[in-house]
Amino acid sequence: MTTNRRAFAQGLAALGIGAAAPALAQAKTVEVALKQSPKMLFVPGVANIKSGDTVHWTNAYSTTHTVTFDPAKGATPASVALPDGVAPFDSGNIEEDGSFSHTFTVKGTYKYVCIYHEAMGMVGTVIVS
Ligand SMILES: [Cu+2]
Repeated sequence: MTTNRRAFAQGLAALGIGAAAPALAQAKTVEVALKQSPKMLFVPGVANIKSGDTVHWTNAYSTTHTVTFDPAKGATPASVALPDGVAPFDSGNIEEDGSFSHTFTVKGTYKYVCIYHEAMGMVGTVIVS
């Protein structure tokens, strides 16, 4: 394997492809849990990601939640925020063992809510840098 790697690296070097390759950012997926105990929460409440990364929300519990990035659906307008030019989006109902993913390609601060539990403090933030 080591020999193959070295040969591969030498091949890349011969093609003029060198140290730049490892610098390419690799998109990743960040997990956020939908919790119902001790209270309704997104955990973590703030997710810091890079442009191109995906956030994956999962609901392991029996309470239905939503992941709503749509100001028109938030009870408090300030609870939902999107960077300029980003269209609103919404998971719809996420039942037990359900999940929702979204890949963020526009930098900025996103604020979202669960429409059922916003008043109980179920609000979250995604910061894309
Ligand atoms: Cu909820």
